[in-house]
Amino acid sequence: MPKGSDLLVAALVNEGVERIFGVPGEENLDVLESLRNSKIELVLTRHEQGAAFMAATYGRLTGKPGVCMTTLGPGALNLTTGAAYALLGAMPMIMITGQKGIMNSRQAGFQIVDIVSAFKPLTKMSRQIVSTATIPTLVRDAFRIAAEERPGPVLLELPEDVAGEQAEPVAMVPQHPIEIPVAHRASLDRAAEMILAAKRPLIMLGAAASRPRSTAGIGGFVGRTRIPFFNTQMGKGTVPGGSNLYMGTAALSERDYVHEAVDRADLIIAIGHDTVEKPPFIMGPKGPQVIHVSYMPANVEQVYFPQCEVVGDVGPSLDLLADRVEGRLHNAGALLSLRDGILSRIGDRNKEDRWPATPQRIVHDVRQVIPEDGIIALDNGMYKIWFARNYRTYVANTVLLDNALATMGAGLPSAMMASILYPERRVMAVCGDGGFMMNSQEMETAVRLKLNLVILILEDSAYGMIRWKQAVDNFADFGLTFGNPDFVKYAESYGAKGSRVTRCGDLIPTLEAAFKGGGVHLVVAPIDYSENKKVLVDELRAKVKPLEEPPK
Ligand SMILES: Cc1ncc(C[n+]2csc(CCOP(=O)(O)OP(=O)(O)O)c2C)c(N)n1
Ligand SMILES: [Mg+2]
Repeated sequence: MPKGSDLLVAALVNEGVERIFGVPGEENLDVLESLRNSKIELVLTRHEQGAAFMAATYGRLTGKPGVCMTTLGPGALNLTTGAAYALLGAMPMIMITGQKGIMNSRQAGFQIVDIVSAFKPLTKMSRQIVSTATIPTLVRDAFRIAAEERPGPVLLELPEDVAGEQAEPVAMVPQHPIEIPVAHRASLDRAAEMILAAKRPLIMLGAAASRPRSTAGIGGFVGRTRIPFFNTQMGKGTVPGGSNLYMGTAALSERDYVHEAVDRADLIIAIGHDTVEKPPFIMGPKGPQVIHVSYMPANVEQVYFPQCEVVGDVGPSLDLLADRVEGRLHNAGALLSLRDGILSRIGDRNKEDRWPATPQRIVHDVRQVIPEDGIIALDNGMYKIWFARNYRTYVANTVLLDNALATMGAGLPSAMMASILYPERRVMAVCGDGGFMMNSQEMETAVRLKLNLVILILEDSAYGMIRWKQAVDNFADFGLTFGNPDFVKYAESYGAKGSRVTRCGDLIPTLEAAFKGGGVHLVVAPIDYSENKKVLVDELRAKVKPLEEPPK
């Protein structure tokens, strides 16, 4: 007779689960034993947060829920940041947590936290499994809910007595394909009319444009309409192959060079925009009209209130929209004349030989060693703005960054997940010295899994992004600097390799050698953040003036 844990694992196999990330506790021992007898791989991590970031990134990259597992109380609570990361970032994920037995109470209140309630605001669904008979249906439901639009995390709590209980065999619920409906004809007609009437149209690609299912249709739409596009930070790369219609990435909300085009547009076709992202532009009473094209209706926000919505499966809906306007657009390229000016100023001084290297130079050099399909996974810090703004992309999901929860500590685990999924591609984590240290213990996991991974640490001995904001807001320089371990020795102590860059021209050869050498290789490079205020504040304020009135 199967146990509850056997049914759980059989239900996970039924969902096609290949691995589970986590840190088990004694309440998971039945599940662990059932996993031992299954074909699912257990990937042990050194902190539950690492497990959750990896599982969420699996969901982000495949569209199928990633699975992580922890014990009750303290272990489960360590999943909270990962849950929020998946919830805000719309990444499908299943969290399985243990709990004391519910049929008796031999340990009184020891380690018991109401995890199901604690995770309610952090998940799409949070449920306790109370009987073995319901395991197949609950697991099927959990996977459906996690994966359907808008994707996100689900928590299932399995008490240890339900896990260990002998159960009647229960049939699994088979999966079946489900198609997402295509947008309504009336909304397509309305959107087409607005696009045909526009004098200066612009496309914006947002976070949901990066869903694995989205990108084919997007490339087709951009190619058929020839309307220039920009993207949000999480919408990078969603026009396959890049394009001479790319106008830039909105890493700031206003007054960056790309906003010269945004401010002049009279219509923005926002594809897949999710307002969890820091606003890529600010809508006002006089600004452009906005058509929202996405899987879900728009959230109305102070800064985003589209006048038209095309809601449905993005790729097929865009095909239908392109059918209505293709060959009839006379103003499609109206804003294209701004492109060279925007892109050349963004790339300004990116070959400068200063030491420590400037962010522009670092972004430029990283791009040289990463092939088009190579993946960089960014942690959160000042350099994220520079990478978002300056790093050109040609393939969707080749810049994994979090512009939703924007948590520190996810860079390394998300890079590890990318490296597991795409062993043939170059994968690099880019971290600040602050964010890296928040989950640096996962280097042991990466070494144990024999991953090929380069970790670039940009060292300023500070929480640089906050220090920048402090300076911009005219506060005194206080409370944001720290010391670092010797990162090279630190890497070596994990059995990884380590290198320090000591001259500007050495970054490219050091990274190149790190990739060629294989294994886990940490490269630390000092960064000169004096450019932050100079370029992102002073220069932009002087050079990019918002328009008083939008052009007629
Ligand atoms: C978990 C978490 N804590 C705090 C913050 C706020 N925060 C955002 S960026 C940042 C500094 C990042 O420092 P570092 O990783 O060294 O990158 P740098 O900006 O110095 O390049 C902080 C503290 C955050 N986003 N996430
Ligand atoms: Mg730093």
